[in-house]
Amino acid sequence: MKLSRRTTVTLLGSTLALAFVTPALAAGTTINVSLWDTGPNSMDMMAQGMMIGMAMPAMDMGKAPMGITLDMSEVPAGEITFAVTNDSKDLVHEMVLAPVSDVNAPLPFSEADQKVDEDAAGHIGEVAELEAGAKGALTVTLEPGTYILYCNLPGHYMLGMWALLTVTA
Ligand SMILES: [Cu+2]
Repeated sequence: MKLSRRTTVTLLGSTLALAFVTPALAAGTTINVSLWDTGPNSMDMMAQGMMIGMAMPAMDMGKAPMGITLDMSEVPAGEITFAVTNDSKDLVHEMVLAPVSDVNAPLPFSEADQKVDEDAAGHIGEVAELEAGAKGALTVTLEPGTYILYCNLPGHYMLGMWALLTVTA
């Protein structure tokens, strides 16, 4: 598993180098994605019932103890690479990509698992379970629309670990 991750990162590096040397052939956009949390106690808010997933009532993202930050929130349609870094010092995180048909509708969520129902939400791809400090990448081709990136480790999504991405025509 570690070997394949390293391979992915190496391939990404090669692609970037090629794009730099021959800009006319450059295709696609790379988004840098940071997975973060506020430290080893960042799960404590779960016991207090924090539920700040997308479109949840009384959503206050300013209080989120963990999250996903993108360096671009709007990109042109086509090939898009998510270069993901788990910036946590303590926790495993991941990035799951799904389409959003309505930003006012909550994602399908299992209270029992404290996880988004990935099949019901529509699963495009993911960078699964990165250890603290680890990196990974996902390259996909996206049509115009709205997408959500979220972490589906138990509890993390409802603690604010999600971000929206707009893909333009
Ligand atoms: Cu997470």
